[in-house]
Amino acid sequence: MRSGFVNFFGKPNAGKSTLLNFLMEEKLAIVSSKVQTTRHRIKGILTEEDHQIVLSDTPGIIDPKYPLHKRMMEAVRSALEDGDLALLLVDAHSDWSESDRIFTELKLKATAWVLITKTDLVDGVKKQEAIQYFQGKPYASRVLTISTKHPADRKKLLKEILNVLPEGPAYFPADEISDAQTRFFASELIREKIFELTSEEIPYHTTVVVREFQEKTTLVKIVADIVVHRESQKAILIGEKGAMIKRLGTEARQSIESFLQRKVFLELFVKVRPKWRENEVFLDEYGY
Ligand SMILES: Nc1nc2c(ncn2[C@@H]2O[C@H](COP(=O)(O)OP(=O)(O)OP(=O)(O)O)[C@@H](O)[C@H]2O)c(=O)[nH]1
Ligand SMILES: [Mg+2]
Repeated sequence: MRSGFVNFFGKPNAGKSTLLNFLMEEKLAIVSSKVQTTRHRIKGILTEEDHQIVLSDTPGIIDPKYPLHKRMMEAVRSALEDGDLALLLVDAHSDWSESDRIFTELKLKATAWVLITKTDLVDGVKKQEAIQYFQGKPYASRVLTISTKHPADRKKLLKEILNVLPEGPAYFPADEISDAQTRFFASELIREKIFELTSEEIPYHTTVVVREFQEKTTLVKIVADIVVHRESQKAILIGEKGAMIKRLGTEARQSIESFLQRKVFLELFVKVRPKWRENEVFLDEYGY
């Protein structure tokens, strides 16, 4: 069979996580309109009779400003080292030159293609301009385009990928769709809601730690801590008479239920851990 690793790279917001979900036809990675949503390397395993493609979403590439950022860039680095194919994602309606600079500096071992994303947001002229801009760049042998709003683009891209993957045995059992644990996805879905419902620095000062994950006969019980830097952020997350934490809890529970296809009981606590993003011990404890 054909099997191999395909790793995604790009600026924050390039559409990497959306692409993972689109190709997997499953919501594995959280998505938001804000930058720096993804903090881990998230693998999606696509297995068919005659092939297995291991897709890796990675954090958006940035210049690290604090230790959490450094860990995020380590996740990017691990993906730079092991792929059969690298997809370098560029948002069609973004500033291409910054992506160009980032891709030039990547030390890639694998074959790389530029993938122009979100083509539904631009007209044909702009799309052609983007293709021409990246054509012939030393870091990429091809330029492809995709819109996750166009279902037909999925098969097209998968076909192109399969053409270049080597023959070899599967890396993972056929029924595994990711290497991450279910509790990781639960914490991510809670974090996704925080990205959606809060603004300014709050999503960036927040992490979520699942403390309890118990599969009972009728439901799954999940207890999670939302960790923030400051008391003022805790107050915002709890909200007036607990309105925010209630809404967050309800909406996060619904997304976890649709992911697990099971009824969920979700309990959330907000904790203050000053400067956890700068603290290596906390970063270890929180799974970074
Ligand atoms: N219209 C349109 N929007 C898209 C498409 N792909 C992604 N988006 C939107 O672009 C935004 C960013 O998408 P993500 O998938 O979170 O981007 P990312 O590269 O994973 O970002 P980071 O995790 O921050 O590095 C979200 O609002 C998505 O809904 C697309 O094909 N078409
Ligand atoms: Mg992402």
